[in-house]
Amino acid sequence: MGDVENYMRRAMELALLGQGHVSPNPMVGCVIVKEDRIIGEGWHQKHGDAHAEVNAIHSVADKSQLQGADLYVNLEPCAHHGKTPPCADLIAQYPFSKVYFSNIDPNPLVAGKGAEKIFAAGIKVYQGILEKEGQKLNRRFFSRHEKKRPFIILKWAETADGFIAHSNYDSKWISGELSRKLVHQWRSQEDAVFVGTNTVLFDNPQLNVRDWSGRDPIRMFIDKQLQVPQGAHVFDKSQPTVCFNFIKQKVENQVEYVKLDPHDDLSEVILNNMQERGVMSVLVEGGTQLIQSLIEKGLWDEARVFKSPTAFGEGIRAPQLQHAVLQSQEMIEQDQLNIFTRNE
Ligand code: AOF
Ligand code: ZN
Repeated sequence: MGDVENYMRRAMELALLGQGHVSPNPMVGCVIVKEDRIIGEGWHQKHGDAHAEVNAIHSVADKSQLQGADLYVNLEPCAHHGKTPPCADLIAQYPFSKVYFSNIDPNPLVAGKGAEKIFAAGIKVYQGILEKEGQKLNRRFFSRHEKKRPFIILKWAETADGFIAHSNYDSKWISGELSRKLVHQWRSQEDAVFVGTNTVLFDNPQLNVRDWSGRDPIRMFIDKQLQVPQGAHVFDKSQPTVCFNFIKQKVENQVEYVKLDPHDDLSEVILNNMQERGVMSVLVEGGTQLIQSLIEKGLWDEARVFKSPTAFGEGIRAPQLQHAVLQSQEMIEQDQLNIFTRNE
């Protein structure tokens, strides 16, 4: 079993190379093994492009090598015609001996049908290899299909004494330089960043990827009464921007204004809006009010909290997590990074 897991681990490593480029598709990697040697590899590189299995099969120049080979892929091969033809049909055309996969594809067009097609072609199929790791890898994709909402990551930096900002909302320089770089890397990995009104008003954030290389996320913010001045960074037209408000519904100066009804459950409507536009994950960067209201509703999946060595003595209290399970703790220079998940 050790080898099977190692090959699956390699498939997942390849899958991760697609991070930031494949949403709303899952990250998928594939390895082809013959006589205990990897003879082909591939991954899903970009939304709309070839799937992992296709790239792996095409990486084997001499197709006669596929006779009796085994294929490892972290997601059940697809059975449907989407932007690309079904991977299960392609696999079934070749004389593979076994196919190992990690997770059933929750996409109703696939779920179980891919495995069936391959089995019907006389290839042995094993599922559930490193299932938990596969679920974690594609937690954003599984949230979209199972919870029907984006995967929600809360992020904030708090002082040693539990404050997120001074009383005048000044929150500059709580975490160190490397922590801020890391946040830019995170932005490049998620589809959207989302903040509340006060954060835009007081921090004037750019919400882009400057200190890392990668693509900018969609930036989204709430500004019920349209108080944010036009000179704010969020209006600089440098990246897709959505403003949730109570006043207007239109696209103006490259900002999409989405009008909400004050009687609606705002978080529900906003998350639905994200789901509809294919936003599979969102990094919520503040402030306390927005983050706390999501916590109260159980609308979060992961929280990344920096604890800096500085103390403010007084100020605006950091959010308080509920039902949180600490997953990891590491030092980023002077800051302690704690990652929590929500215990459902
Ligand atoms: C696979 N291998 O590498 C990926 C799969 O529009 P399409 O054709 O790209 O299909 C997208 C769906 O295919 C996606 O929702 C998911 O169910 C599956 N993704 N399947 O066999 C892959 N990326
Ligand atoms: Zn496919």
